[in-house]
Amino acid sequence: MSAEPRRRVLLGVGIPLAAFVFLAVLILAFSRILLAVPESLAPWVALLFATNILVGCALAATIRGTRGFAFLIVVLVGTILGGGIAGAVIGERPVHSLVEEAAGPPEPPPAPPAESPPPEPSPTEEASPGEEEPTTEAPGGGAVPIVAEGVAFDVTELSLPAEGEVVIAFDNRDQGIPHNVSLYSEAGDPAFQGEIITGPATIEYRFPAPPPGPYQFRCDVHPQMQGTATVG
Ligand SMILES: [Cu+2]
Repeated sequence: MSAEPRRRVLLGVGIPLAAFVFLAVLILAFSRILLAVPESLAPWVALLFATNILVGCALAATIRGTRGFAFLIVVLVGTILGGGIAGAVIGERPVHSLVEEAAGPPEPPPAPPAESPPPEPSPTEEASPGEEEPTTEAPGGGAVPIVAEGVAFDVTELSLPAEGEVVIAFDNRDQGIPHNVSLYSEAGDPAFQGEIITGPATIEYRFPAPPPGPYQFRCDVHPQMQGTATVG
């Protein structure tokens, strides 16, 4: 007679354990349903299921035999489990926490910076052959300005005085790049070679006016930076 005590032990442990798991699954499933439905609807869904359980249990108590009871349990449990799985698939609606609500509405996004970004400098138009080239002329015998920026001179033509002293105000705006301004005759002989300066830097070149005529000016570091200079 060892089978009977073992059966009693199994039932004594098994029934509460099964009931616990069963209820845990039902509660979990039901919580999925309540979290999936809209917030305003959740209390009504809960009330509906509570009524279901009450009516189901009342019917189970009145129906004779275990078949009706089993049927009701299957329908009830099936509904909750099915709804729970569906709710888990749909996912939770956003849940507002009481802490957030107590803290008040979220802060407005930071105002855009008062300073508007500086307007982009208009791209320097590339001088194409045939077009009129800008000419820099010494204003009233003063310094002739020339700027190097983006490994290019701002002018392609220079007009230099034929008498006295030539003054070229050179502005190298290229950060870390060395440039200079030199003057060559048509034969390629140097009439003047300016000191090479690394930008950003400025220098004033002063030299006696060379004989009148056409010259070429260029940067000795970057021979492609060149143009024509007219003395006279
Ligand atoms: Cu250069």
